[in-house]
Amino acid sequence: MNQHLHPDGVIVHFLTDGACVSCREFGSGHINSTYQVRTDRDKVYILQCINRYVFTDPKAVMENVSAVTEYLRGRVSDPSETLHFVPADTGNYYFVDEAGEYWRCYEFADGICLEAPETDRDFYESAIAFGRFQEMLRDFPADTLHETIPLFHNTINRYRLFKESLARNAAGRADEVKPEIDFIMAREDEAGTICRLLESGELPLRVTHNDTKLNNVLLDQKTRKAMCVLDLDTVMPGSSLYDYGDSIRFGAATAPEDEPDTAKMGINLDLFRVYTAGYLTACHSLTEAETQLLPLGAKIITLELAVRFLTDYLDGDRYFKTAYPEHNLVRTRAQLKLVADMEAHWDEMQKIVAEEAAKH
Ligand code: ADP
Ligand code: GN1
Ligand code: MG
Repeated sequence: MNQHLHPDGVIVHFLTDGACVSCREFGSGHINSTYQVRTDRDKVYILQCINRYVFTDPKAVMENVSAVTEYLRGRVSDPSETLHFVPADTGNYYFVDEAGEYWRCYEFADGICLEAPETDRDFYESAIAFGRFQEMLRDFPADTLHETIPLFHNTINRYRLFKESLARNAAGRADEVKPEIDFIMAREDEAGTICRLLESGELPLRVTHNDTKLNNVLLDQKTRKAMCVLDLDTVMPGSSLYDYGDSIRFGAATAPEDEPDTAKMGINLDLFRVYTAGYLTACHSLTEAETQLLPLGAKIITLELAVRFLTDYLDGDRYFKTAYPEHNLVRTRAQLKLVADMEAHWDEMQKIVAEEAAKH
C-alpha cells in the first residue's frame, strides 16, 4: 500500500464547508485509503488517497470519474443518485501531496452500505442500481475513457499473469497451493470464453462499472431503495456479464468473500434469482446472447477473482489490502468453492435466468 501523508494535513487543501474536526478510516474497500471527515459546520466528506500501485495513472482515473459523474448528473432524477466531488485549492478535483500521492474528496453520500444483503429486497435494489447505471451509460462515448487498469477483466491475460507469478514464485508460496493451481488450470479454456466472444463481436463491448460488489452501492436510509453507485475508478469498456457476475459472486454467495470455512461457501439460488430479476428489470438493453450467458458471467468472474487473489498471494500480497498473511489464499479458496458450487447447480442457474428473462 501507499505510504502517504496523514489525511489531516491533506483535507485543508480541499474547499470543504468548515474546518476538519475529525477524520477516521472508513469503509472496507480493498484498494484505496478511505477516510471520513467531519467539519465544524457539521458537514461530512469522504477523503481518499488513490492507490498508485493499482492505478498507475491517477490523473487518468480522475478524468474518467469526473467525466462519468458529470454525464450521470445530467441523467439522474435526483442529485443524491450520483457522486459529488469537492475541488481542491488548486482548482482540480484532486490534490497531489509532497510524496506524489493523489487525493480526492467527495461529499459524503449518507446511505446504507452493506457487506451482505440483509433482505432479498436490499439485494434487488442493488441490482436496480447497477442495472440502471449500465443503462444510463448506454450512449457514453467509450473512446473518451482511459483504460485505468489495462486488460482489467481480460481473463486470458489474468491467466497469463498468474502463470508468470507462479513461475517467479516471489513469496515462495507456490508449493502450498498445488490443489488450487490444478483447479484453476483445469478451467483455463472456459475462462477465456467471454474474451473470445467480445473479440468476435458476438458479445457487445459496453461502458461498464467493472467492480459491482454490494459495498460499492448505497441504499437510501429511509426507503432502502437504490440510491447511488460508488467506486467509479474502473468504469471502462467491458462486458455486462462481468458486472452482473461480480454482484452475484459477492452478494449471492452463502458466505463472505473471505470465509475461511469453505464448507459454508456456496451459491444462494434465491438471491441469484432476486438479483437477476432486478438487473433485467433495470437494464433493458441486454442482447439475447448476453442474457443467456449471465450464469457464465457469474462463474467466470468468480474464477477470475480466484486467479487474481492467488496471483497476489504468490506475489506476496502487493495488490489487495490484507488483514493477515493467509488472507489472499483464504479468499482464493472461498472463490474456488463458489465456482465448484455453481458448477453443481449449473442447470438450476440456467433455468432461473431463462425464467426471469421470459418475464421481460
Ligand atoms: P475502494 O476502491 O478501496 O473499494 P471505494 O471508493 O469503494 O474504495 O470506497 C470505500 C468505501 O468507502 C465504500 O465501500 C463506501 O463504504 C465508502 N464510500 C466511498 N465513497 C463514498 C461516498 N461518496 N459517500 C459515502 N460513502 C462512501
Ligand atoms: C477490489 O476496490 P474494491 O474493494 O471495491 C477490486 C475488485 C475486486 C474486489 C474484490 C480496482 O474492489 O476488482 O473484485 O476488490 N478493485 C480493483 O473484493 O482491483
Ligand atoms: Mg470499493
